[in-house]
Amino acid sequence: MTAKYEAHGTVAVITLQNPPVNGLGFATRRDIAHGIEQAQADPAITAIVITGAGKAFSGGADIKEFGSPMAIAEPNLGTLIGICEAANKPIVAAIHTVCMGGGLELAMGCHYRVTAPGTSVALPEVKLGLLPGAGGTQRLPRVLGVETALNIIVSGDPVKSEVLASLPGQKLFDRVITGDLMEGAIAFAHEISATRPLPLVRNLKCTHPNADAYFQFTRNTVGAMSKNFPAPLRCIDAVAASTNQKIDAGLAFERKLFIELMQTPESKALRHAFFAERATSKIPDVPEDTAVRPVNKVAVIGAGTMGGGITMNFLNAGIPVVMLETKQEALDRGVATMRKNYEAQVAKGKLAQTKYEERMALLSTTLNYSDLGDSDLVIEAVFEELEVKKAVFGQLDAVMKPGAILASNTSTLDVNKIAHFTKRPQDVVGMHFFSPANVMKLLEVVRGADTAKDVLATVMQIGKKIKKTCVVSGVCDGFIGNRMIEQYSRQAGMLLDEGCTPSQVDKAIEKFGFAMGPFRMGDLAGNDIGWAIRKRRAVERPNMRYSLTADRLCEMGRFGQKTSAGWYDYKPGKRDAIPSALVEQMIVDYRTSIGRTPRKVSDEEIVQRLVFALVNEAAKILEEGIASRASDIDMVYLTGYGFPLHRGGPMCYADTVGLYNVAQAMKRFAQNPDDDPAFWQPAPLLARLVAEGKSFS
Ligand code: T1G
Repeated sequence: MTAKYEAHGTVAVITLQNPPVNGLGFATRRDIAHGIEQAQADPAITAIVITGAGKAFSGGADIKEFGSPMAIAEPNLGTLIGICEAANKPIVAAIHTVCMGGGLELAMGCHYRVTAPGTSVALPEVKLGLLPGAGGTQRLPRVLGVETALNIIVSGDPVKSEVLASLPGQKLFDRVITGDLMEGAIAFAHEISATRPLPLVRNLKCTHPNADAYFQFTRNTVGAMSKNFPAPLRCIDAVAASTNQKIDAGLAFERKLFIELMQTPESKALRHAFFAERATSKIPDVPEDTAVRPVNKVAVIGAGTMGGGITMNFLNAGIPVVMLETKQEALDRGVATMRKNYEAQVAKGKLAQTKYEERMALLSTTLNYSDLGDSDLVIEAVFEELEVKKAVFGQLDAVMKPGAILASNTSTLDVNKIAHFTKRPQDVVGMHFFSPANVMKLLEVVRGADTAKDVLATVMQIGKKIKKTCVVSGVCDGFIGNRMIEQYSRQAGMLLDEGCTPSQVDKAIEKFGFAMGPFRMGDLAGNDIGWAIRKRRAVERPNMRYSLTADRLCEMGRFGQKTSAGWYDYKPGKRDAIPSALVEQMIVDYRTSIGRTPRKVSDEEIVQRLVFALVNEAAKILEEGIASRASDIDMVYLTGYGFPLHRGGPMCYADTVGLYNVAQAMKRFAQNPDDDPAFWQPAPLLARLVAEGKSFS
């Protein structure tokens, strides 16, 4: 039973029991309906209370059911709410902890609502590319007023129940129960059991003094902020209907919009991302109840950009950090940079001065490895040279207490080699942060061949604590993200050789939705970083083809914004990318030198070659077991590389396009001698999925 029925004297209590969040799946909806019928049929029962067991009243409709017949199997949520409204005995919703989406809609179908304080109340459907589809856009304005309701629906953000209960004129909550919720709810049910007529939200008036002007204003502001997502504007249309249509017409209109949104690729992408984010924490061969090691103190080696950013993550989470450098001035510089970052947040009102001081009080610095011994986790963020890592890990091995976790922030070096610079390879792991480390959500947790399972479980937990999206990667060159971005960048270079300009490539992929195209990104990150890696690659993989324009650019000293010149020109102190005639001439000269006749390349081909290069390399990464699931690769790109959220990530996008069509495009690219035919052979996994008519998900 996913909804338990119990009679408490003359009050029937129906308790949702569908862990983890009492999702309103078919069985739960059915059992609630049965409970209401049972209470109606029992003459001894004078009132009904509905509540939720565990950590939620209800987290809403069961998103896992979406797309399956169960999602709309009767009684669907609308029908169930209709059963509540038609009941001839009062129904009291007793809500607590979490009351979201369909859960709040169910509560608004009840005659009364009582709440424990601190309950998170939300209609988060918009974050799934939807809108409340069971009356939320018609009932919430009736109990909270149009403007408060619209803010809640368009933002999708939770508001505490006691805040809503304190709004003048609100009719969402009849009582805030500070003591035992069930006792209070049952007492309240007794109080109102004989009150007639039974109050119905649907009968409340819903008006706005300047409806047209108000909705026009909200459409302008919301439209400007939600250009890639249709749902927010539909939310406004639905709420507007609550002010100018009768409730049943409004409900029908809302239902129509909901069903349309459910079919949109944007909603599918957002729902995919919702589950993808939660799936990343599951490591196939590491049980979820694996005991973790305590992490009460962290050491960071290196006070540079990465070391400082990494340190701030832990200070922000209230975890003390000892930061080590080789020279005092490097330490001073690192601490000064952190202070500057915090002070900027304080100046913008994003951080309280007291919080800033609390965080800095958790920081200590040292020049001596002997001061690190009592740290539970040490993260090395020093120069990207294996010899340097060897020296550092040799020292760490000598001073760190047994059981301490030794992590490297390396982005390209072999974590297995690093592990074997110590006598405790089982305690060594990669923690690859993305710059700026205190801002970017992605953390690649690199699992060495010897990394112990509890070390992995510990790092995944501490990563979540510092608010990172942790994705486990196996050991390979570039792990998941950088290994894929290398093919993306290679294609970008070859597109220049074939006739494109940097701004044409950037504009095409930015129109697709990327935050920044490859050339603007190179100028931001520094073109010299890629240059160093290509030099190393040229030794390791001499036969990999790529355009030499990026090397020519670096030979011209054009490293990007930091030199006020890169692929683009920059006015000193400004970040606006200005196309550079000099660079475009360099590209023309380079084409001539390799005997290449430029051709017109369409934006569509640009986008396909960049994105499908990611997909093909990702298929190999999946096949090799470097990533354990396709959705993890999507999370890497959504949280670390500016891949557009409304596309769901490279793998989700490939599924949306259809893997057959992706493979067909690759075949076309393989016929282009100026490209890299060998690279465009579909990865074996991709070819297999295409042959079987399957998708990555
Ligand atoms: N359906 C199914 N599973 C859900 C779920 C839901 N609504 N919400 C959470 N889960 C799963 C989640 O996948 C994870 O599973 C576990 O619960 C814990 O989640 C008609 C149609 C409720 C605030 O959008 O915001 O109602 O990974 O890690 O941090 O208008 O989950 O353990 O297997 O997030 O304590 C609208 C989405 C649905 C709420 C709890 N509701 N959920 O946070 O736990 S659409 C939402 C959340 C709708 C109607 C429409 C949060 C939470 P697993 P968690 P948490």
